[in-house]
Amino acid sequence: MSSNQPVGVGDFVLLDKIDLENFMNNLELRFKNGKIYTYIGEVCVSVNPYRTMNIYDNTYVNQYKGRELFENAPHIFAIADASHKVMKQQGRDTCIVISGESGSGKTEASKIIMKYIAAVTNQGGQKDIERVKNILIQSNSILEAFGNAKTNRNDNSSRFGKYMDIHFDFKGDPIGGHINKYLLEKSRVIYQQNGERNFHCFYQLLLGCGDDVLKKLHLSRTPGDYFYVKQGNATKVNTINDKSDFKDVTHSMNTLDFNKDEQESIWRVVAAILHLGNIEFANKDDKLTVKKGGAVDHVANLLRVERAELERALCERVIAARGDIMRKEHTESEANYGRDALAKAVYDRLFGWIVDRINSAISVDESNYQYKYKSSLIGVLDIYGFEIFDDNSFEQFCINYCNEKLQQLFIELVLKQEQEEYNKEGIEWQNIDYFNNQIICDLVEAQHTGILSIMDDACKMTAEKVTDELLLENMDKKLKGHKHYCSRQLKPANKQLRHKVDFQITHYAGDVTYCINGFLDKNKDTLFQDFKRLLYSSQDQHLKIMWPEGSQHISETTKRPATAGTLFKNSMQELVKNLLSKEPHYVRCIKPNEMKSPSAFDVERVKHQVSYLGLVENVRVRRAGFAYRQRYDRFLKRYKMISQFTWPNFRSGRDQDGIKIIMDERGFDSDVKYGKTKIFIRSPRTIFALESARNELIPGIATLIQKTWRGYV
Ligand code: AOV
Ligand code: MG
Repeated sequence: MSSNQPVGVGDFVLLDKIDLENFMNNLELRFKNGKIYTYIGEVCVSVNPYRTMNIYDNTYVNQYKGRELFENAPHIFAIADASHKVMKQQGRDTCIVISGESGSGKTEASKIIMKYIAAVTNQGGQKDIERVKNILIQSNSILEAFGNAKTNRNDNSSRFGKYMDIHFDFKGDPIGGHINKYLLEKSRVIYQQNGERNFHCFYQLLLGCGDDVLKKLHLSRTPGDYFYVKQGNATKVNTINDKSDFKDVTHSMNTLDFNKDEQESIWRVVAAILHLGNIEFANKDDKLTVKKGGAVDHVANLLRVERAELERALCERVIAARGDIMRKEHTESEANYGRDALAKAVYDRLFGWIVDRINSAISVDESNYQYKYKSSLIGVLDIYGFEIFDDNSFEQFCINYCNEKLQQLFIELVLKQEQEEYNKEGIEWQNIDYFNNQIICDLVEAQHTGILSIMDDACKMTAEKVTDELLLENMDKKLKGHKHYCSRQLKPANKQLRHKVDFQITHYAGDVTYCINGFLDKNKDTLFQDFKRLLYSSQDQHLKIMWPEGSQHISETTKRPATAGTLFKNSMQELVKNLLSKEPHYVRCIKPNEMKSPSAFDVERVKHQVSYLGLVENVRVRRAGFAYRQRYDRFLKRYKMISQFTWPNFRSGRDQDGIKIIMDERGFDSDVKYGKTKIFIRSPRTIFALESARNELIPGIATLIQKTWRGYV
């Protein structure tokens, strides 16, 4: 089928009857005909095509540039353009919120949006703006190398949340940006489930760097030689070329002016983590030592720290008790725990440092005269999608909570905005039922009674007393009877709760069983002080500045730092506040099947997503009886030729009066409501009838009109 022919309806509000079945039929019909985008009003629903689509080149860019949503077939470009237009014309900050479950296409969508913005800006070809555009785009490959990994849901799964502001000058050209990152899933550094990988960068380094570099880093080409990257038994991924990705990352680092020294530091730290994972401990004559082998030498050498100091920090810790400073030897399991905590922390700081480094490369140059007249910004949010694995831990708990927050935002804003529009226009409005997930957000984040709070209370207890099991008991006590929470203790008959350490949350997007083991440690997120001091002592200046707290003396009492859960909760609340302050645009991504197939449309899986995303309710709310709305001036301009009273110009009253004449004449009056500035039309048929009346009158340009309106039918 030609790409210009209408398939199904391009906007779900134009469906004759709005229910799940019709929604699904339309979505499937469009997907099967290569139409991956469909609107719900101004929301763009996107189905992952799992194949390269030829719909993003310059021809398409030009087709969408500066146009209104309804003028073209649905496309994510139109959303990017709308966001840019509002920002530029009205000087308002806008944001594009991309949501959907893992593998539904959020990260790809965010990249397409950035490329579109880059393509439609800087018509003057200014060098510094070109540089900013380049950095915005190239930063992706660096962030993905260090922040993405193969999971069982997605070969290139984002393991951190990303919110990127792009700042524009008064002409609408990008002059800089800023990236906020949210909780990196650092547990992946030390452990991967079967079928999964560590972060891409580890494999890129092993397979992509030159022989000389490999030798300097004391590495082999075989990922299977390193415990930290081989546990998932999936070091090779068909869809990924680590070798060429390494080249791309290096190229991007060069574009962002990461100097040679910085790049060397980054890869040395990555290599050190690989070696760290191979360190083992032995108990000899009742003394814990590092087992023989080169790993510890390599780690010390690569991190530029004293070998003896490293070994000591791995095997014992210094403790300050009532003014006395003592050394305490680790047990073997403490030593293993310490080593892994070190690997995770070093990687996490490295990632943070890389993000900071990118931010400094794209920060707005305030000293530049013309930037003083900077206009507004567009924020693009691309987070980790809702996910369920065989084993779900603290990280999934945080990721899924993040998705709950975004769903909540969507519900609030989409409903609120619609309601506001009807109120503002003086149109009667009928409430639509939908599931409000606030109850699940509360279950996680409520003060005193939420899971995060219960967890923090447990973390405050003395270490010896508290265990994950005890935490679960406390949760059971406080959450008993909650509709969205259960545990094996509370519901022994629930087959999904296989172990006594399992609990389940009924999320907006489905039931997820979490295993409580490790929650306390991950929430406390402590790293022995000794490691911090060790890293601060590094001769590598980049590594050193990642560990400022290492300068503290052991006797200095440190305040208990905020827990990982609380920090995450605060960052989510900040994020929501930030998004609320901007005009939102939405892309709702859908995963068509579990096999990454470009043709399969798994009706049940898609139906589930459509349901939990609340898309049918979204259509209902959007329509609330009105399929179409338009400003009076625009509407009259379009249809004035179909009545002799308004053609060629209506001069005897307000635009609204002219429109009333047209609608009465055609017998559509009962289908229409007149708001303060807009006309609201109930049935799509009225629009079709108006369109064909228009077409009949101007046969010469009928084809042109059809073309213009093809997005609408
Ligand atoms: P996600 O960001 O939503 O998952 P991605 O954007 O990484 O999902 O998409 C997963 C894969 O689907 C990509 O690697 C592509 O192969 C394919 N894909 C997605 N969108 C498109 C598109 N528009 N055109 C072609 N292929 C596409 V996650 O980060 O796991 O929640 O955390
Ligand atoms: Mg992603």
